[in-house]
Amino acid sequence: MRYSFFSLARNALSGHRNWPRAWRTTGPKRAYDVVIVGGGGHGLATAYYLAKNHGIRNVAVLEKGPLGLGNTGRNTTVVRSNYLWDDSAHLYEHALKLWEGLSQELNFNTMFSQRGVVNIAFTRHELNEMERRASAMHLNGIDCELLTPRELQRWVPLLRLDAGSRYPVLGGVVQRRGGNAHHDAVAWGYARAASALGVDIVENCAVTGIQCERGRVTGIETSLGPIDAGRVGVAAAGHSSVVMAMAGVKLPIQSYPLQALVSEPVKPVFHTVVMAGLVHVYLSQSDKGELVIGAARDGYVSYAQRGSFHFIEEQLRALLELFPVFSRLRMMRQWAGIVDCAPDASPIIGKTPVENLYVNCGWGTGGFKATPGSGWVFAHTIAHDAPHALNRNFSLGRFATGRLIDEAAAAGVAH
Ligand code: FAD
Ligand code: PYC
Repeated sequence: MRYSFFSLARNALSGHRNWPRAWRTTGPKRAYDVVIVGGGGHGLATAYYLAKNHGIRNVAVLEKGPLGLGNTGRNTTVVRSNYLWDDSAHLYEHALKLWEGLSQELNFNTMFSQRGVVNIAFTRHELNEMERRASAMHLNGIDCELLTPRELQRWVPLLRLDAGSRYPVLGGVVQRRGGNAHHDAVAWGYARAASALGVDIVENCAVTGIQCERGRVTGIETSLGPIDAGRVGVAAAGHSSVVMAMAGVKLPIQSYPLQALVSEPVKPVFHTVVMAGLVHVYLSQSDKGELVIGAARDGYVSYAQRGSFHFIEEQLRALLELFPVFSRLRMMRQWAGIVDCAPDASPIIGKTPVENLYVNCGWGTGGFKATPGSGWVFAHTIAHDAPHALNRNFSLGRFATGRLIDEAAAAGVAH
């Protein structure tokens, strides 16, 4: 849907009373070819690409609350493709390329800003790991530059590099094409585009059961009644294990709270994304002016969407160690989301032991950046009942064969 200048002016003058809804709100029909469980970015992107790339439009996305208020609306919006192993590099780079054209694709401003993602090394070990990963990225044709402390200082002028800091800054690495996007816009953009292609988006509809007959999914039970489904794709992030258990499928997933906080808004002072794994803090500045700050996931499994207090203290201590200039800044809000962590810190995208039931989970602390790519390959997997080349090795079966894809060092926050 495109808006002309006159339509914008008319709506502004009428107090937006006739502003069209971005997506159709609807109750569920009795049956669908495909039902997607979870109305976060991944579920919505999957529905969009099912309709757009595969012509499958009799699709419903079922969301237990309002759209996009799970991890999609709670994350700190870092987008990058700086992963070590070929499988991950190809998958995340595919997603990054889609990000680069996403606002045009959806005709919705996702506010994707390629302001660079910088990682800082404080130990020789970290530097070795960064050098190894940078070489692997270059072999995969992905942009990445190693930085000396002096170059780091030019990228991040507010960074404290003097001898008074707890650890010496030895260097770093930057992926210039990385950056941030607006999390809500991604959910809304995919929802609007999927809805325009005929997908039903059903909010406030909790999936409570998955019906199977002779090893094959036949439908689901929901808080709004039963629905027959030819195929079911689950993209429920922190609740993936809970939903998959409804079909008797046990996942190698643990769910943890991951928290973040924002400061009061200030003028633009911080023009990139910085991640400091050892002292443990990462930050960027939102377009509203707030510093967006986070650290490691909490140390216990839980479904409570709040984090422990000591994480707030520790990440702010680390922040001030690196950026003493922020010592007078007030913190405004803190929250958490529940992240679904796989043992190798890589996602699980593929078929399951139940026929026509597919799962997309295990993105843990780092799935926002993958949203377009994840939806792309999950839609392919559901449409063809077979994985796309990009997600073939991200199967559930890897935990039986042992062919793990260990990306713990490339995860943005500690695992
Ligand atoms: P969600 O948006 O959580 O969607 C899943 C949906 O499923 C939810 O809306 C939920 O309500 C719904 N659901 C669950 N159970 C049911 C049910 N029974 N019936 C119906 N619906 C159900 N990643 C990055 O790449 N970069 C970052 O900077 C980053 N920062 C993060 C910071 C924080 C604080 C957190 C919590 C996460 C962060 N992540 C980051 C991770 C990222 O947010 C997630 O990996 C990603 O958003 C997962 O997307 P999703 O669409 O699968 O999940
Ligand atoms: O995966 O880049 C990431 C990330 C940053 C903050 C949380 N996750």
